[in-house]
Amino acid sequence: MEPKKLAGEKAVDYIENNMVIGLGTGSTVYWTIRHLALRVKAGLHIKAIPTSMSTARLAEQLGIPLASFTEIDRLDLTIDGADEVSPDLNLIKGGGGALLREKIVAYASERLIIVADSSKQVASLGKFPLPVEITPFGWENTCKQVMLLGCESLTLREKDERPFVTDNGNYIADCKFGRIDSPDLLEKSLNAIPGVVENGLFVNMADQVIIGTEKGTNIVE
Ligand code: ABF
Repeated sequence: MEPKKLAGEKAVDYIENNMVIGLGTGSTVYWTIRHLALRVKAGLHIKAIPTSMSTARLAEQLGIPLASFTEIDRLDLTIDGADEVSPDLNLIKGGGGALLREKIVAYASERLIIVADSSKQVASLGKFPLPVEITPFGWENTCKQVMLLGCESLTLREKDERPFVTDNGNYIADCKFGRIDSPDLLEKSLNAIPGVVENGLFVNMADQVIIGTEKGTNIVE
């Protein structure tokens, strides 16, 4: 069986009737969304806030009722993917370019469950380049400021030979910091730079990680 599918589907076990659910973005949470849609068809009553336009489209196609922060203050549970998971459950996210909405939704949630395969588990964060969402205005200067924090190299993410633009109209800089020993400090230092909107370090946010394997799933808390 496909480890990502096992992890994604397992997360649906934690969804109860009348919950407000944050739906993440990516190829693992895709399976969560597919499985959740079957439960909704069978009568499960939930509302969902998507973390990207692509997730919104998928959820809508599958008949999952969507909500927004116009009517919702707090969510019961967000289920999302990750690019790296450290032993203390700190994360690097944003490989899919959805980190800002993912962090907003996760921050408004009582619980955050991460679904991943074992390739995402790392001894320490930093092998995966850290995505940083930055405004198009002054992006060149913002990147220089990010480099001063010890970034070894930085790439402005592109799509079809133009800067990749997030759902929020911003750019993404993929930043190689090497091993990140103090993700809490780096997260705060990055967000103190005026042109930085948000970054992909999710520190002390995940409550539980469901790791998919060839044989089943392992829960890390
Ligand atoms: C999303 O899930 C992104 O933050 C992350 O890049 C992506 C990666 O997960 P997957 O391997 O499941 O696509 O939350």
